[in-house]
Amino acid sequence: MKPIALIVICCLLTACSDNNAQIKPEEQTEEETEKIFEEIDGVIAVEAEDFVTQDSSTARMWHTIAAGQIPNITPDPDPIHLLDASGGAYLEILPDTRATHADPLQQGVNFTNTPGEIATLTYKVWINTPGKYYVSVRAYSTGSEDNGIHVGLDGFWPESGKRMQWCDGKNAWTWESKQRTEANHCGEAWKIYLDIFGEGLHTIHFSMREDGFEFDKWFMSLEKEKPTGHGPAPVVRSE
Ligand SMILES: [Ca+2]
Ligand SMILES: [Ca+2]
Ligand SMILES: [Ca+2]
Repeated sequence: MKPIALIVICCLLTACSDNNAQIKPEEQTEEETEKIFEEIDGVIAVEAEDFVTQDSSTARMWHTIAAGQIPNITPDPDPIHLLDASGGAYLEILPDTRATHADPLQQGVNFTNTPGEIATLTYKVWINTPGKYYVSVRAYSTGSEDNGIHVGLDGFWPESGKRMQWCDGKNAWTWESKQRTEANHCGEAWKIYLDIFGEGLHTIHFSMREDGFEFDKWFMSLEKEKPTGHGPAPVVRSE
């Protein structure tokens, strides 16, 4: 196939995958997407690919990457990183048009400091122990423009959920819980948290800060602790 034909096909695939509708994870059944993950003893872990819905995904969209499920979205300058992904799958927000600091920054397209503006994921969780939960995320960063994300709760985006940032652990799946601040652009530890009031059903949200972000799993704890390896196994609430 000639290069020009490949480009046309890639563009068509990109256009076809962009829409504003709520997107359910690919290759998951209705029953699976309704999973509610449960907090036990002050901790909860959830695979990124187990989101319930995705909204505001016109400019950029989270795509599930798994064996036999590689999205054909360009540009995406770095390779896939399925090796050592927890659950055998992860999400990547594509296309990734800003891979280096020299690439054009398009506010509201390939970057946003406004949480909930682009590609908002929602997860259902059951909280037995309300309190202040420190949030960690397992991410794979290969550059300086693919290492930011926002986290929110029950439709709100508190200041303590903005600008999660990774500087250490490049080119490997890395758990981190740091907030980018004026004082430290690489992030300050334990400033990313959610205050959860009331036991029962809640929603946790993640949305894009930088395109090309690769998102494997998230974790919350009442303690200041980060998982190692794949982290704890998610617990699905039984009816
Ligand atoms: Ca990539
Ligand atoms: Ca990027
Ligand atoms: Ca995963």
